[in-house]
Amino acid sequence: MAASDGEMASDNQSGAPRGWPANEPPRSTQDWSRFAESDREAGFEIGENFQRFSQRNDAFNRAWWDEAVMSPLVAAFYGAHLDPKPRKADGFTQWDYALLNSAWSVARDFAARGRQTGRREGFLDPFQSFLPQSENQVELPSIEETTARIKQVAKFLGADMVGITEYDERWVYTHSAEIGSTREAKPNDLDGQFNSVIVLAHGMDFDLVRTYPAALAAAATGREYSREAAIVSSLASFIRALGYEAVGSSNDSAITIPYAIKAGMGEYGRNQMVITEEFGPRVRFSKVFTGLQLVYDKPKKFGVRQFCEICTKCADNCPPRALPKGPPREAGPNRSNIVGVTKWSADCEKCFTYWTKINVDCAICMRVCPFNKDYSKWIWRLARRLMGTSWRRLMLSIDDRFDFNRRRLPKDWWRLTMTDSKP
Ligand code: B12
Ligand code: SF4
Ligand code: SF4
Repeated sequence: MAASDGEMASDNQSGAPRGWPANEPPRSTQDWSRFAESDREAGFEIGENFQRFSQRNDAFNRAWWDEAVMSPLVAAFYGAHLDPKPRKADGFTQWDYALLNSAWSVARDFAARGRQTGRREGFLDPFQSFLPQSENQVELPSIEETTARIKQVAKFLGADMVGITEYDERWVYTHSAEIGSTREAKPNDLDGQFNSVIVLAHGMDFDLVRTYPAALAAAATGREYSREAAIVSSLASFIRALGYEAVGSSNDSAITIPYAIKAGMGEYGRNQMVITEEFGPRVRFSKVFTGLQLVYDKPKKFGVRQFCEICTKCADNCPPRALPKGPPREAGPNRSNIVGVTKWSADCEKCFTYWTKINVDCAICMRVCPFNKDYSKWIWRLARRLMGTSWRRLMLSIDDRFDFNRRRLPKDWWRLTMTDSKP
């Protein structure tokens, strides 16, 4: 075990206040200058003092071992799927929790299947494949055709969007975390000779997201985790059946957002999310690490950065005020932020503590974002275009004036079909 793991453990036992920055040192000393050009294209600002991130320091894991995030409410939050405690409040009834827990059930089954061996697939460890990698490597057509076929298969298996970027070790967690009650650091299980990262996007249900925060709304998140697990494992199995290395991953193994941006999914927003043209921020990502050589996508820009510079809706509407209102900065508020990247960073201690208070996850910052619209409608496609031009201030004031993304009552979601079927 690395010395720094021991340091973290004793830090925990002493109960001493924990400073920032406190990330693990990089495991690899390789030269990252080969990414300079694509970083510039993607708008990444990475300083000399960059350090890779240990997953043990994210707010979910700190809730198990760090008093700054721990509280008696944490156990109730994590146990809510087994003991949901429904109540009369709209959005928190037995119907709502039933939908929430059923939507999460496939992801939870995947996460539970490795428990005996200390693995939590999709969250702390990558997905294991039941299919062996074929010993016969298929003869590949041109790199362009191979890429097109992989994308076609990803869509066939259920991905809403797919993009590809170069494997970049900077975003791979230095360490994962043990399942145990102090979440000790353990070696990251992601192992292989990777060349490419295939990023898959999974659009979230528009009507359900409009009801955030509520147990009902959180079903929109759960459904995508379940879909991610199934789709990404299937795509990894497909590549392995061709005789090439492939590992499916959801929240585990690496920070997803930088890969998604470089894979052309969209732009980074103040609300800490990749904002896509297709779904706005209302989208989740999974990824496959593979040995295949593929054609890489280019980052896509459509004016999100400039819009976020004049908008603070996500920050204004965040109940615990966890989101930044100022310009991007290099230092984040605490040890749950990566060191050495200039960007908008959230105070995730505040965010997660709020979740434990409401006993369910939140995504108000996703719901209220003016980019969160139903782009199957031409009017919103037009609005999105204008938001990327010098009309952005007008578009923001129209959005404010009509409050398009105000919360919908959860009980109205249950009536949607009845309303839709009326003549
Ligand atoms: C842990 C985690 C959280 C935790 C804690 C985060 C933390 N810092 O400790 C909390 C509880 C805050 C959380 C909340 C939410 N999350 Co979250 N989260 C993650 C997770 C699993 C790990 C991210 C991580 O390692 N953060 C630790 C460090 C790196 O944080 P950081 O320095 O502050 O960096 C953040 C961003 O600045 C960005 N980032 C990191 N490095 C770089 C580098 C560059 C160059 C750039 C531009 C950005 C960037 O990614 C980090 C996201 O936390 C990711 C999945 C994954 N593996 O990436 C999902 C993920 C980021 N979450 C997601 C979502 C949607 C949410 C929520 C809306 C909840 C929900 N109901 O869905 C809220 C939004 C809160 C917010 N505004 O930040 C999505 C984002 C999808 C998108 N459209 O971009 C992800 C990718 C999960 C997924 N399966 O799609 N999350
Ligand atoms: S998820 Fe909720 S608490 Fe967290 S940053 Fe977004 S609005 Fe704030
Ligand atoms: S709410 Fe406004 S500031 Fe926040 S991400 Fe959306 S556009 Fe950017």
